[in-house]
Amino acid sequence: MKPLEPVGKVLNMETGILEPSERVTQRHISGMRHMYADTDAVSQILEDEGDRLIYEVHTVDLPEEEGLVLYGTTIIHPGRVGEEFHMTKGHFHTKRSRGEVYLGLAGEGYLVLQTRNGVVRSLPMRPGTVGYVPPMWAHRTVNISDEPFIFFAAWPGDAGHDYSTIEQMGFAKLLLVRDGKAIFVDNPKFNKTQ
Ligand code: M6P
Ligand code: ZN
Repeated sequence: MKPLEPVGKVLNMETGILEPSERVTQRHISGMRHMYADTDAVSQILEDEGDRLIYEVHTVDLPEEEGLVLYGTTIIHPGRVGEEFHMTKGHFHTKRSRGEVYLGLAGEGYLVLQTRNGVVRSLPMRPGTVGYVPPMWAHRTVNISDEPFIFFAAWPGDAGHDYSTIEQMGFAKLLLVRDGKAIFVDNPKFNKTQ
């Protein structure tokens, strides 16, 4: 491994922007079509307003190597798709033995975790909440507020992102708004056999 220089950055706790900024990934609704339960609502949004920005991820530009710690911020814009709140795609780590730490900065949401067998746990996240993702758990974040939900995360350099497993199985629980409240319901499209 090449020796790296120590680097300090400034994190704006209100906007989640890291300065100097490095890699920014934007996730739009078209790339998450099948992740939302209400696919008709997805089509309607695409027709009415175009390709809605759901969230963005600002990360350091470091190699994905063992021994390094990667970090970044995620900003999930407020909104819903049908009754479902805006959320991230969610992933397992390609190396399942790798964990992760989240720190809530602004807004309010949930960190939803799931094992390979479809066991689900959820942690409410607010500014100052430290959420721990143990190895083996897929993780997704959901914005349940009317403000951007912003958090910081740090994970091992060699963890990797496995999106396809969770894309095929889905999460066993959905977070919906009912009577103005966020509630968890069973996902009718959950596919445990992946
Ligand atoms: C957190 C970390 C990142 C991840 C991001 C968005 O910041 O877990 O590794 O990329 O959330 O989540 P996803 O990759 O599932 O879209
Ligand atoms: Zn992760």
